[in-house]
Amino acid sequence: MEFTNAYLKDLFERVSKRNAGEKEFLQAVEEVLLSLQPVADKRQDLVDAGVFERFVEPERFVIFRVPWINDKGQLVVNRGFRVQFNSAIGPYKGGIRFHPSVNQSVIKFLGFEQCLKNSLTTLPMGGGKGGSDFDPKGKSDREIMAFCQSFMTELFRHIGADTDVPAGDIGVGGREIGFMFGQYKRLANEYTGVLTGKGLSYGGSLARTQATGYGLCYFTQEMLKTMANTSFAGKTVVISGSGNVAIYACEKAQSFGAKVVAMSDSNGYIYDKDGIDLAIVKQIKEVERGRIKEYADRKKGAIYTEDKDGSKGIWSIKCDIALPCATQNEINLESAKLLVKNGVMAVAEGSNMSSTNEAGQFFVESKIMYGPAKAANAGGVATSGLEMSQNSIRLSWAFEEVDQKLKGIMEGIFHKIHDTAVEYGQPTNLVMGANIAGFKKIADAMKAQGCC
Ligand code: NDP
Ligand code: 2IT
Repeated sequence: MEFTNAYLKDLFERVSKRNAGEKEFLQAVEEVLLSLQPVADKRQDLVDAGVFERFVEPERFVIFRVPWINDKGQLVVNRGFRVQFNSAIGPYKGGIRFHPSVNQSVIKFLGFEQCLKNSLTTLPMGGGKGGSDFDPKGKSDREIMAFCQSFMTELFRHIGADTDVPAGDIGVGGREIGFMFGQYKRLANEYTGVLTGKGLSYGGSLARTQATGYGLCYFTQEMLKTMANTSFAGKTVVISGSGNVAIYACEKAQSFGAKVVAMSDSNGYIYDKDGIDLAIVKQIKEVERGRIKEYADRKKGAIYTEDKDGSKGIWSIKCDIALPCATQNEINLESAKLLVKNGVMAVAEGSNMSSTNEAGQFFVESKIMYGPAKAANAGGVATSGLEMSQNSIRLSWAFEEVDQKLKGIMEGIFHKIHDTAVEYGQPTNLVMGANIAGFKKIADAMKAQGCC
């Protein structure tokens, strides 16, 4: 796909110069601006109000030093980030990622995507994202706590329940949210819903743990029903990753009658022709914080294949439905071609920006059902929005109530982006549908609020 709109072409050139070297951020911006061309063609009012210009520039970006003491008594310095990307439709909202690959570009691409995703949920949330190049792997609980407390000691002055509400992402789960919440409370001397993904005893929402994976499957089920009059039942599914999103995607896909045959981590993947026994995966990953390799030692007939190349090999396994749930750019063009050649009918993204732009474009051109991340994985942040609602009214809803709301939101997102794709004359292009539908609400709010 190429730029045909001269204004957006020029804007992307300027964004590329201003953010030189930030390849993930530029990848995300390029994909979105290419999709928004029909909007720019029609809506000169948005061009005149500088909405596109402002939309690609974060409102604020904080970078800070995070010093902490390890178990050997040594001082270690990491780098912390928080991007507050856009607050046109609500307080900044988005997760925190702890992974050695985190840098300015990664945080900005995640924050940019988050704005559109949060808009699609229909809830009042702007977009933000944060993180650090801290690697939680192999650290003791005390080291994790020391790091989280130091990270929050700077971050607390930039966030707040009506300002910016962080949550989890890669490397940040219930344990880390607990340590960060405790430190925020201590520094700010207030007990507010400043973070989501909290424990149930201190303001968390039921179903938040399951929300991204369950939501991904609710979205996919609706896509299969509407676009191909089929469902998960009897389908073979491959899921990359074995973290929070992957585990609950597997649980829901299995409950819908699918057979999940593969999962992975950054060292390799397991193939289990009889179908994954999720209890074993949960024990290894959630309880022991171990490696997926151990599954093959515990389950007869399962095979482990080492794959240091970001688990690309998993996409060579034949499947009907692929659910990438590990990290960005985990599906390149070569993997996309292999999936399509092997007969995949649907790809729905649990991880953010799972596919390279070339791979995503290939899925669109192949006319398979392709649910882009900002729509398909919005269930996590949507349920974070429901956690914020519960905190505001100081009540907790039952699991079923939250789960039903989540299901309704995900089905609504599918129909919104599908209807938008139809309206713009490309009924199978859900990438375009998601980008345009997410953007329109933010753009109208930005225009109404004037030059800010
Ligand atoms: P977790 O930390 O729980 O799990 C991450 C999984 O992905 C692990 O299996 C990990 O393997 C694997 N992984 C991470 N980085 C890489 C890499 N560079 N190469 C290969 N594998 C990798 O994170 P989540 O499950 O929460 O997040 C997974 C994805 O879903 C991310 O893209 C995240 O942004 C996205 N997401 C998460 C939401 C949430 O609510 N948690 C909401 C929406 C999207 P290993 O253990 O070896 O590192
Ligand atoms: O990418 C995401 O949407 C998340 N990591 C969840 C963000 C949130 O605020 O719940």
